[in-house]
Amino acid sequence: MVCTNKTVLQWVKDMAELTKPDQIVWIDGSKAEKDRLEIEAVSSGEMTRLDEKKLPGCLYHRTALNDVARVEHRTFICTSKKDDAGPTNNWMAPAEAYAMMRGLFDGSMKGRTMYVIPYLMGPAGSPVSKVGIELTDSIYVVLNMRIMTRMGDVAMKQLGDSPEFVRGLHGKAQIDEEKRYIMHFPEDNTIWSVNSGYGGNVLLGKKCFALRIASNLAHREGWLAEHMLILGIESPDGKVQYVTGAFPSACGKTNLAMLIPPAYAKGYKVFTVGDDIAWMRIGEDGRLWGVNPEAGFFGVAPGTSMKSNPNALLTTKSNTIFTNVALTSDGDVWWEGMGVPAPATATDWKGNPWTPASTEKAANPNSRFTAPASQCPCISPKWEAPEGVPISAMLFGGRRAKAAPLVYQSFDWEHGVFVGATMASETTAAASGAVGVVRRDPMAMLPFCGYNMGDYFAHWIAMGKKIKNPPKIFNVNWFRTNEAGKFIWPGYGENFRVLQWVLDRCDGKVDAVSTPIGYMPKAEDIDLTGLEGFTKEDLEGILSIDPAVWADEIKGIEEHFAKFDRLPKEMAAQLAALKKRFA
Ligand code: O2Y
Ligand code: MN
Repeated sequence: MVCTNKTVLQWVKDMAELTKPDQIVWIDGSKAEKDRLEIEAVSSGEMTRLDEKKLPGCLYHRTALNDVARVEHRTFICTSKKDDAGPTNNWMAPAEAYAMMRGLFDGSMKGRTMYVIPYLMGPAGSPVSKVGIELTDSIYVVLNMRIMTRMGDVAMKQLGDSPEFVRGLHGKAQIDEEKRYIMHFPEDNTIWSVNSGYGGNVLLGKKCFALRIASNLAHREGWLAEHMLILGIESPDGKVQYVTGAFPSACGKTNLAMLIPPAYAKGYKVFTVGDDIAWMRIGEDGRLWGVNPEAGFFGVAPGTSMKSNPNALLTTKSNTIFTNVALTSDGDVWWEGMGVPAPATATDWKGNPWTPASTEKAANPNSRFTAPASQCPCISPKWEAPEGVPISAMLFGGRRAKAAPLVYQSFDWEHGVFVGATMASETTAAASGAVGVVRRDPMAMLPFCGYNMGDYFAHWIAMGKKIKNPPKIFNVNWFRTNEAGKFIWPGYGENFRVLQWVLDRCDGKVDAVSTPIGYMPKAEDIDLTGLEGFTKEDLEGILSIDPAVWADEIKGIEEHFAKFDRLPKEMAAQLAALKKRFA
């Protein structure tokens, strides 16, 4: 398709004048184009083709050693007023940021190709979908965006002559970590990212657009852009209900999105709509309807096995890009926690020879697979429905050794916003040196909210007033530990038992105990059928709340709230009410 959109043509011309590529290639999203790009990426050594029998259509890529994760300390929200970015975001004035970035981009694509990637966030033809265009000098980005978004002519067609698209500029430059910046300009719907070639820093449709820019759009336009999975649960009578979940990283979000119900739950099925991001609007029926704006999964490889998440592993068996995992001599991939024996020899994520005796990890702990959602064995038949799916319940959660019980329900929407605004997770050994440090991450959006978080809480409260039939809000915690520090709840597929209680609450089928923190299940209302080695007493233990622990929790929430400059009065009132209930 030849681009006739004057705004797009002018902007591409301006960006090319700045970055000075040798050539410009317009991406159409066709199979022939994919084949061409793959041949080019393989012949330049940027990517490696994996064994066609074992992993048909799959490619392998290693990033620079200094470029293996998102860089929050180099991610900025550039608004005219600093307060609009808020105290939890890095801020730079737009004029200063553009000037600095122009300096870094100037001539950075000399000798390289600029690819123009039109893409859609959201299902094709959906009124809630939005168009972005990413300009990049990385074939790896093009091939990843092809999986993660609906890319090419489909997006240009939806854009038509409109000037309304999110303008993304990405350049690898020198992959210099001292000059790496991920800049968001919400007032211009613009994202500029430089000096990285990795994941969330460069696949601009994902965190940059679908969360940071989209959260601004959602605030202005009256909807919600959230860091949430969406799953559907079909009961034996064929009724399907949808649940979202927001969890900080390392809490098993992708695993929950692809959960397999335990054997006792005959006739139940769980479907994945999305594993990371949900865009939600109020439907004509007064309910909240959600779509997954993405088309693929950018999942963490280590720990993904046929035991922990068979659906994720099966999704990656073809047409997948593997980044920073280990490569075997026969063109296969391997990572720690894959559940199969380590290869006798391999090449590690740094490109060095590796054997099981090596002291270094074979795969980077943040190594990834980029896999098409359509290949997921449990993908929901509704995952591309233009209107989305109606949401019955929302889960918030984190890793809490002692504080949070297995599950509780908020008293109402506003209390649910408080539960989300105060959610926390304790650090694990894998995440940092310090174990058990409580990190508060409101709605798992701290790194992804593109505006002042106090205004974000106020937006949630305002949305609650507009939704006639709002989803019920719950907090879950799969990670309570015993005296020996061992997890008590078995987790994984067994979490279905909690989801069943959640849906029973939504359907008014089961009553609950009112406690100072919310409504909690009676132990007999969580089905333990077939759960070997886990007793009703164990369940009662993880459904208990300790007032001494909650006294500390309240102090923690006070400190947390003190960090916000625009905390809505409703949140302070919720905290006061919590204290009173404990008193
Ligand atoms: O490290 C990165 O660039 C990826 S981070 C990521 C990827 C997929 C889904 N969620 C996340 C996240 O950090 O929340
Ligand atoms: Mn995420």
